[in-house]
Amino acid sequence: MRFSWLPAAALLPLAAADWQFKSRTDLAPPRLNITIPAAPDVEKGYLFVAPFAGYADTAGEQHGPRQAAPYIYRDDGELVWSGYGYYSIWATNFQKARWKGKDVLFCFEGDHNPGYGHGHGHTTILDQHYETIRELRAGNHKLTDKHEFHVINEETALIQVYQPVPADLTPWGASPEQQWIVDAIIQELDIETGELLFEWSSLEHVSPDEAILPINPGQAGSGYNSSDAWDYFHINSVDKGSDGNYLISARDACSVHKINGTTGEIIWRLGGVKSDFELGDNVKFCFQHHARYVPSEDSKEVISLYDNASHGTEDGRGHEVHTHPFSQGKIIEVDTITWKATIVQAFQPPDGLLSKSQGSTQLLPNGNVIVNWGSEGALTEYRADGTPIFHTYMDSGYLGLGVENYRGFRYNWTGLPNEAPAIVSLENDQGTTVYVSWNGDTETRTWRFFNIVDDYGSRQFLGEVERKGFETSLLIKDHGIGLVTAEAIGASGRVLTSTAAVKAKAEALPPSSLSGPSSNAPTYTPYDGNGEQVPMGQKDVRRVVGMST
Ligand SMILES: *[C@@H]1O[C@H](CO)[C@@H](O)[C@H](O)[C@H]1NC(C)=O
Ligand SMILES: *[C@@H]1O[C@H](CO)[C@@H](O)[C@H](O)[C@H]1NC(C)=O
Ligand SMILES: *[C@@H]1O[C@H](CO)[C@@H](O)[C@H](O)[C@H]1NC(C)=O
Ligand SMILES: *[C@@H]1O[C@H](CO)[C@@H](O)[C@H](O)[C@H]1NC(C)=O
Ligand SMILES: CC(=O)N[C@H]1CO[C@H](CO)[C@@H](O)[C@@H]1O
Repeated sequence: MRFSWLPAAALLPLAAADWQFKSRTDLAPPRLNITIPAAPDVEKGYLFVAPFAGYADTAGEQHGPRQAAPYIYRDDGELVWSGYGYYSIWATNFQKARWKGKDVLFCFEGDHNPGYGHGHGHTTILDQHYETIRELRAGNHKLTDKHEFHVINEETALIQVYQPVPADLTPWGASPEQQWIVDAIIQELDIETGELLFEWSSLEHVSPDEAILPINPGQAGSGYNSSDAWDYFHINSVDKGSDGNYLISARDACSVHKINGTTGEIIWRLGGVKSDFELGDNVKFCFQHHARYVPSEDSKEVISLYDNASHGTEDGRGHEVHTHPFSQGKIIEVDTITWKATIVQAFQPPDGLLSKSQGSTQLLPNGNVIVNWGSEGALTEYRADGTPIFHTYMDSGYLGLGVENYRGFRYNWTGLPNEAPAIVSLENDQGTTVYVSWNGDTETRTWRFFNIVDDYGSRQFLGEVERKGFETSLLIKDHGIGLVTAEAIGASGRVLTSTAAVKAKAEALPPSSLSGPSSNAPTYTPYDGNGEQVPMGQKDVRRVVGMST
């Protein structure tokens, strides 16, 4: 009998993140809210995001995502990997990279100060088995900030640091008590050894005259103490060109600076109060993020960036400054002969999104572009001509409110998890359903199910099911089938792993499917990844095998 050991009321309240995976009841990943389903010509690869809550939980109210973490998803919203517990504390800027010829994952882990948009921590690198192979800290006894980690030539990493330092700020309208300013620092590190190869300090090269946000009224810190230092420049991305020079995005100067990689001198400024370029139509940007070189054939330099055109704090305090009605991803060409900057393409948000912080623009190999709308918790893929062909929000229902995602990307990835696959066998009125999943696995094509029939481990084949998503299940129209186990089969027919052997348990159904007084709970049926709600228990049951014992 169901629930004989548990009062039904103990299952309430029902959180919307529940009932996603029978084999992994510990996982409550965000359910992507896909509002433009992927067109056939979206680029190949998976989505890499790390959504987090824009609101703090209170005793009376919980916000989404329930498990803020790095995630890998498919375009149809199916989970590939939950990084919850792999990366801990507060994790952001989750990406794939190549390091010494191998595919790796990296992510910032550390403390997050949403009021100032700063993070303090380190970068953790995982291999294809999701094992930690490196933790990289800033050089020169400094703390890595969350904004940037960019691997160059599979060998070095570009990072940045917000270093509070005392200074006389009275020339910029400060009182004598307002003494603290942020020195925005970039570093290039050898990933293997941690050796500091290059360091550049904004205060040595850029005067606070270039600041867009004044020390008063304090939108970028008002300088009263080291935790409230005036963030006059705020570097949020660093790239390095094939010429050995650096490209930095200084959000609070609304400019992109090119820095001499030998001397640290400023070669040119694009945008801001001292732009060296005449800005063509729609080039003008402000509070931008993620400036990257785009490979270009001719002598002109091409840059992609995310122009959020708005400023506000990540925790929603402080008033916002808007410079444009909506945010845009932009590709800009700069000509150092004519000193003109022209727009190549701008990518405009489907729902008129205006993000007040964060964001990224990724150019994909097939010419498509991914724009991630930062504080608005949304990501769009565009064709090169600017047509949106995929759009998703980072969580659904009430858990989708206020969810943010700093950067978002698409990459190919082969995941070969070291963690064991999960299996559970559940009995209900229909029979016995066996559910399997293997967090992070990208290689399994088919799951093969077996019954252990004697004490020597002899197996009887129960059936096989094509793997369609995170979890795969097989329904057996019978009860009391004893121990079951499953094998993951790869594309070549090779057995990739085997699960443990488990006994069937009585299935606890969602409160909404129960009759009687306990069914007053909000109804919820699982998301099948294609935007349709499917009844519980039918998900991914591809073949039904009858069996008698
Ligand atoms: C730092 O200064 C800010 C702004 O005046 C203030 O709100 C905060 O309490 C101060 N923090 C400390 C640790 O004194
Ligand atoms: C960078 O500085 C070096 C050393 O002074 C100089 O030779 C080089 O031309 C500079 N590069 C640019 C692009 O200005
Ligand atoms: C998905 O997002 C759209 C646009 O914000 C919203 O109208 C809709 O309610 C959301 N759906 C879910 C299931 O959260
Ligand atoms: C993924 O691999 C395919 C096949 O090699 C390639 O066409 C595609 O551009 C790759 N996608 C990304 C995001 O690099
Ligand atoms: C102040 C500033 O740079 N504002 C610009 C923000 O971006 C839009 C276009 O995205 C420009 O038109 C604004 O001038």
